[in-house]
Amino acid sequence: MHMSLPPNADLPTLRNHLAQYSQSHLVQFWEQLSAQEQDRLRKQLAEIDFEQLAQLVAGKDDEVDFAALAARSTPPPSVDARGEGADWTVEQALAKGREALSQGQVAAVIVAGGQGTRLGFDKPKGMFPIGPLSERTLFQIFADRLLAIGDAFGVSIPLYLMTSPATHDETVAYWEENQWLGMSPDDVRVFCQGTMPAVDARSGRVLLADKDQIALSPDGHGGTVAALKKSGCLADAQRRGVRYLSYGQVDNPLVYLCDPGLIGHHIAADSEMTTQVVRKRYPTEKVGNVVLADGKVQIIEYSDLPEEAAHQKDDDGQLKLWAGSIAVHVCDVDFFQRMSDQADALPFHRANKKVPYIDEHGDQVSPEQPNAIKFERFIFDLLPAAKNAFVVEGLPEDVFAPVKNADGAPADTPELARQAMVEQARRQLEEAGIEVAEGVQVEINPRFALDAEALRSKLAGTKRIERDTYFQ
Ligand code: UD2
Repeated sequence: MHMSLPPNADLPTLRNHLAQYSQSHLVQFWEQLSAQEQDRLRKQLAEIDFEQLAQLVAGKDDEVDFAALAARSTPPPSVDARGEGADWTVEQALAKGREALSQGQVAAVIVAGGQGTRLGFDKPKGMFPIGPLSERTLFQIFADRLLAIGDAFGVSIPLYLMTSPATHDETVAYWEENQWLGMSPDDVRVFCQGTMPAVDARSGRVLLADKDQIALSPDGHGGTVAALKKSGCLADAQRRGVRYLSYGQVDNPLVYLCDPGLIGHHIAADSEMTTQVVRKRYPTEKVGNVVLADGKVQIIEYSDLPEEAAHQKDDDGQLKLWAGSIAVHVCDVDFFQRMSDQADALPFHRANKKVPYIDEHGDQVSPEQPNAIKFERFIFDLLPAAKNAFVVEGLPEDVFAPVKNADGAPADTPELARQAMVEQARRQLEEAGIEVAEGVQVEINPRFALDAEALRSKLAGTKRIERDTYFQ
């Protein structure tokens, strides 16, 4: 059982508690701290479940044999990009999705707690300007989409936006300073995820970032479930009559948040959690592998999938583990509620990372090699617990252009994401019967037109676009 420290514990109580877990060094500098600093450290200590941490360090959670799991995996129940594989048609799914939207049963969740280190951008990633012509930020792109969908269905769509301690204040300030990006402040709730301490990889001792500061990092996007509950967002969704949460990562401007098709498949499948995938372009692509194993839909993360298993082929010579997770899900609010009541619903994954710390002399150390273990929960680990978990294939050019790496890297860069946005806009215009001259850049704000049909009526009379144009 979790014996936590009281938030106002005195030094003997702290010492006593920490000694039980061989973590006494955490109060080693106590006498050198001001009352305010002591208070900060005390609060951080009270948040840590040292019993759970001791078990994680001992590796008791970590018993999955991924090679064996991959060997007994088969493709998951799914509907493919042509609409095949389900007992219902795409039109039937769309009708269900549209009905749910027009009844105000859908809200959006965006996770934006990551620190974006690979991108080399020192603000929250959602503030990254990605619009190819408009330079709209990722946050603005999502706000525009939600406003457009809300308008189309005559409702306002609530947004639950998850941050972490590293991104929270700047994110809130950005939304406030920019008038909530056109959304109603009542419809945007920014909530902060929890943290986990980093431990020294050899000794299992919790690292100090400073004399009054534990080395804490976000608890993974699996922390969404607990944080939605703790922040009151789940209750807010229930109060509003929301039944389905459309979930996406802030780093992918092509996420079709609140996609009626995806929501409709989710409802038609009577699923508690539905996940969108793309057909992997190559066996070791850095996306989670969605599989069916032991009667359950689950995801084997790319970093856990043994190389040999990644290359397995089916009888037609196609990749057996074809379904790559792009981290776009639809989840029932009731399912999140149920899972949030189970403290251990999600396992922890461990990652070896470089974490700066202070040593026993109080000196700062910036390690050159991974020195620490971080613990994270992944939201997709909810899939095995979901009733009728289901998979929907999307085409990568329509749904997946993540912004992970700085320009110049071979994949997942801002430049490639902008290109994908322009190409998607071009396809939409062409579908609406409008030609776009070679080499011309186009960008469409969904508030201008949500789909080809709306484009056709908005741009009636336009046959050809000759110069770079942002339709806003
Ligand atoms: C993630 C998925 C991978 C694939 C890929 C698609 C995991 C573990 N893997 O890989 O399977 O779907 O995305 O792009 O998710 N975040 C938080 N809080 C956290 C950690 C992450 O909000 O504590 C957010 C972060 O802001 C970002 C997203 O989650 O929007 C993904 O995080 P990542 O970049 O660490 O995941 P990645 O690219 O390794």
